[in-house]
Amino acid sequence: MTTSSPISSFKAFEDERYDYIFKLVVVGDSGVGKSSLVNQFCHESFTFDLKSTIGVEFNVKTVEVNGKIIKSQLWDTAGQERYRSVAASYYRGALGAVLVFDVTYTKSFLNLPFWIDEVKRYCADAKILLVGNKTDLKDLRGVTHADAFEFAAANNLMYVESSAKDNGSVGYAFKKLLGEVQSDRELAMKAQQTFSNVRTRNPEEKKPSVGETIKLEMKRKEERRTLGKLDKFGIRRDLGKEGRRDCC
Ligand SMILES: Nc1nc2c(ncn2[C@@H]2O[C@H](COP(=O)(O)OP(=O)(O)O)[C@@H](O)[C@H]2O)c(=O)[nH]1
Ligand SMILES: [Mg+2]
Repeated sequence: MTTSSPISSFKAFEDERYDYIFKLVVVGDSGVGKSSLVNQFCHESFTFDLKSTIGVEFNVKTVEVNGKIIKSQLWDTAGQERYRSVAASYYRGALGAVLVFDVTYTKSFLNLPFWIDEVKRYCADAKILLVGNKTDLKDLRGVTHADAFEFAAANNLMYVESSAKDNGSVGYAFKKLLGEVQSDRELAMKAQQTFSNVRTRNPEEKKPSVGETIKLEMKRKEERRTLGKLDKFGIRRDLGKEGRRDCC
């Protein structure tokens, strides 16, 4: 029987192949099930006796999303949420946030605006997935699906309900967020590429932020969609001369 030494397991970790590595933070009031969700996603287990840890818990899970291997680093606050605010360093570099509330505990739902502000303040470009947890406790439910869904839509958040206990939709929730982060990244990389091509013509121009590049790429996509293809004279092929573009 062979036992793996710490060095060989470190090597195995190093050898792991992945297309992307994304940092996600898990936020929300204390007791809503953040650690339980992370535990279910990463280790497929659940216990009512999960120890509340001190500091920050750091978990890694590699999954396949849209044909790409994504390694996710999950940062789980441990105990600090009692003080409502989590250190800025916790959010640094996060591309996505899993914002959890407990469907049986209305206060954790009412506190969501605080957490949204916090995520937006420290990682403005992060995608946010709202998770209503503990759906197994049907009779104790205090927040309806309709109310949570409406809140999510009003705040431009994705919404998923889950049960860390029954493993209901846990993998789906994390993969949904990772998929959104991935398409954002791919859009941003494409836009950065377009920008650097343009920049060779105008080297003075300031490099845009990731958020700006995403917006730019989305605007270009929309323009391409509405304008259709222009020929070399700036005329839409499907409109003939009517489609001539006002150009310099
Ligand atoms: N019934 C039920 N209990 C849950 C669920 N998720 C977490 N819990 C329990 O809720 C308590 C708080 O969970 P924990 O993960 O420590 O919450 P955290 O403080 O947000 O990290 C623990 O007793 C968990 O066992 C769930 O989906 N269903
Ligand atoms: Mg916890």
